Amino acid sequence: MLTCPLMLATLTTTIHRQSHESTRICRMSTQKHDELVLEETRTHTRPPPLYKVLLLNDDFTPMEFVVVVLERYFAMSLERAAQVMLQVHHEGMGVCGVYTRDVAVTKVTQVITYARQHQHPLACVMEENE
Ligand code: TYC
Repeated sequence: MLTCPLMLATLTTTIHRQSHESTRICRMSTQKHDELVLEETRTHTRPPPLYKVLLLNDDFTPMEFVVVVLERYFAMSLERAAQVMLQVHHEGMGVCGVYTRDVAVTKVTQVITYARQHQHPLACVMEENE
């Protein structure tokens, strides 16, 4: 017996349900006949690590400039940007967003480049989101 539509249907369903689990078709021989069975296997995949992008407070960067940074690079509304800026101002740091590694690196680079172009010492860093 080489084909089994029912088993193939089960295989398809399982693969769509959980991407970190998979099924493998195996041929089992018994004395009387060959048959196909589905054997569950686990591939140990992990979701990619995520990184927080943080702004750090300083005494020189104007509040208005920080608000523009949050609107421009973190897609925040004026109200949300003002809220986050004040949190950084009062508490020393604040989270701008959580991203995959490449996106976080890009945001940090963009913010620092923009700040230096305007001669502001604004610091922006990333750290793994535990
Ligand atoms: N502390 C700055 C000031 O009083 C404002 C500021 C806010 C600077 C947030 C940096 O990430 C920052 N002008």
